[in-house]
Amino acid sequence: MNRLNKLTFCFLTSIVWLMTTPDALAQTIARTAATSGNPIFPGWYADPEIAVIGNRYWIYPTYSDKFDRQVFLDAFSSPDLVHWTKHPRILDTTAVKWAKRAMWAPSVNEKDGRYFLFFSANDVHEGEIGGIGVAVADKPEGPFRDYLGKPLIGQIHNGAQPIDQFVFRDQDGQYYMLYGGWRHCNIAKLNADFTGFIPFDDGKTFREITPEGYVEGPMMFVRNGKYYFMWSEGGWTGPNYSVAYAVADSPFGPFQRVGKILQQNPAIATGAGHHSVLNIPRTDVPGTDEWYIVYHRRPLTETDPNHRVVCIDRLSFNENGLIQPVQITVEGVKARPLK
Ligand code: FUB
Repeated sequence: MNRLNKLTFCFLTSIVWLMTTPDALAQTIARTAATSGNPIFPGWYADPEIAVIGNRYWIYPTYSDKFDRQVFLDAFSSPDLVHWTKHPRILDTTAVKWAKRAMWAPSVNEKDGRYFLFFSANDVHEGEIGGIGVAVADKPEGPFRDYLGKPLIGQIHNGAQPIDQFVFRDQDGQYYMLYGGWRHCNIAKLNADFTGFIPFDDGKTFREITPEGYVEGPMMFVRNGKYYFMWSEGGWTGPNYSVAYAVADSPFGPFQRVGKILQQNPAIATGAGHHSVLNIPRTDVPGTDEWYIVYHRRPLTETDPNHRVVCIDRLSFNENGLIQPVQITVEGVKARPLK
C-alpha cells in the first residue's frame, strides 16, 4: 500500500469506528428518529396525563414503584412527541405534609396563569388520612407546593376510593373532577379557585356515574358536542388491564358502555391501560381531527406489577363517532411539532 492509500485507509477506518461507538450511534438515532418509539421515555412510569401547554407537549405520570417509594412526581416535556426532556421531582411528599406515599395519577390544568396539579396520595382507606390533593405552581415544571394543606377529597363517597382524579374543563368553562377507584366513579363540580366543590341542584356534591365494567382511571373529552367517558377495566397488576368507553350528551351521562378500545397485544406488550387523550385541533390547528392516546403498558419481558412504561399511539374515530380499537405499536407516532 502506498502512503496515500494508507492514509485513506486509516481515515475511512476511523470514520467507521467513530460511527459504531455507542455515543455515535445514540446521536445518530436521536438525530434521525422519525417516530417516538414506545416507550417514549425511559423509566418505570404509569397513569400518564398528556397536555399541551404553550408550545410544548407535557406528560405527567405516576412514578411506578412500591407504594412506599412513590414519594415524588416527575414530568416530561417535548416540542414534537419524539424528543422528551425529564423534569425531575416537580412535586414530592416533603412539600405536602399529609402525603406519605403512593402519589398517583397527576392531572394538571392551567388556570389564570397558574398551574394546578391534582394528585392522590396514601392509597387511602376508611378512617385514614390521605386522598386527593391539589398543588400549585407558576410554571408547568413546578416546583409545585401544597395548595390547601389538607386533602381536597379525604373521605370515601359512594364507595369510590379517592384516587385517579381527572379534571375536565367543560365547553362552558366549568371545571369538573372525575375520580374513583374500587369500581366506583364520581363527578363533582369544582369551585372557581379549586379550593372545594359546588353542590349540584339536588344538594349532593359527589354524583356517581359508574358505568358497567368500570374499575378506575376515568377521563373525559368532548368531540362534536358528545361527551366521551373513558376508564380502565381489569386489574392493573395483570395482563388484561384495558380501556373502555361510553358516550353521552352531558358529562353526567347516563353512560352506556360501548366497548374496549385499548388492550394488550401478546406480540407487543401486556396490561395496556390508564390513559389520557390529546386532541391537537383544540390547541394547534383547528379543523383537523388529529388524536393521540397516551397510556401505560408492561413490556413482554416483565412480570413485576410496577414495571410499567409510558407509550403513545394514534386514536381515531369512525364515521359514526365511535372510537376505533387502538393498534399498540413499537414505533409510536411520527414527529408532530407544534405550531
Ligand atoms: O399507579 C397506581 C395505580 O395503578 C393507579 O392509580 C391505578 O389507576 C393503576 O394504574
